[in-house]
Amino acid sequence: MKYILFILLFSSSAFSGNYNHVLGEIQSLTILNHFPEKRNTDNLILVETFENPNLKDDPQSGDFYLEHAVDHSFQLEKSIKREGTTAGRFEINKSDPKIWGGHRTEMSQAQNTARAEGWYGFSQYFPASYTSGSTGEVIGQWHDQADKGEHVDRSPSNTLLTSDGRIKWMVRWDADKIMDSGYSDGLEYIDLGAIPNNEWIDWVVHIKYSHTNTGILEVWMNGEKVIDRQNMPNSYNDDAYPYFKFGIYKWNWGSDSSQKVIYYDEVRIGNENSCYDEVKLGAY
Ligand SMILES: [Ca+2]
Ligand SMILES: [Ca+2]
Ligand SMILES: [Ca+2]
Repeated sequence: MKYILFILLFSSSAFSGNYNHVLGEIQSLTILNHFPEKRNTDNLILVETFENPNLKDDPQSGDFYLEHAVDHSFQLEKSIKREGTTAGRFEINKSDPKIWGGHRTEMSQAQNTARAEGWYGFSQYFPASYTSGSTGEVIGQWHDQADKGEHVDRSPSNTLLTSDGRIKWMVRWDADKIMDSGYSDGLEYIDLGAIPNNEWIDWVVHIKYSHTNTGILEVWMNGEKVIDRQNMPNSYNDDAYPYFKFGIYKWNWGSDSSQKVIYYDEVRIGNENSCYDEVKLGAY
């Protein structure tokens, strides 16, 4: 219940106020960095560049809502960043208290800002200490919003995960309006290569959600298109659309390292009118 209240409390006020603050920062950064032209940002819904120092003491002061157990779960990082002066450092330990059945430190899009189609840009960095064994971790998810009377513990329809030293995309879909179990009609894993330690990955994701053959899923990794699923189902049959979460979530620990740290920077969400250039890193 505390969690639900929390979302309600922050869903209206934090969103609009802080976005203006971020925009103000961005405008001054633009002048400082002498970008040749100001790019269009009209279709961006949420932005987190981790340049706001208030995030240090109040991780809820940005455009996203942090779900974390302890203070070390989220920190501002100066030495490892993609753009500007700081990035977000996300940490979970096997000994941390659990949240909602697992270890997590994740920033979440407000559920009421989820749209039928979206563009998502974010940069992600795995330090040398990051290893992944057979149990795996969720490092990005497009979390579904179940209909009334439906299982709420379904796996996300689109998930970015690490396991066995690899990065993988998992897409699930189902045609039933009310799914009678957590199992989906379809499931596809797409291997995206070995986890690259000590370097940034710049992601751009475009999803037009559909449980029928009208779905679009496009994913670019460092500018290279690695997933192109056109006119295929890619989500569940729900009234509300999925919302994006980034960070790290681990539901079970194996014998690999007892601590996981990931850094994020340059996070942007655009609406259905947005595009690659609007959400990619350094887009100001
Ligand atoms: Ca930054
Ligand atoms: Ca089904
Ligand atoms: Ca449903």
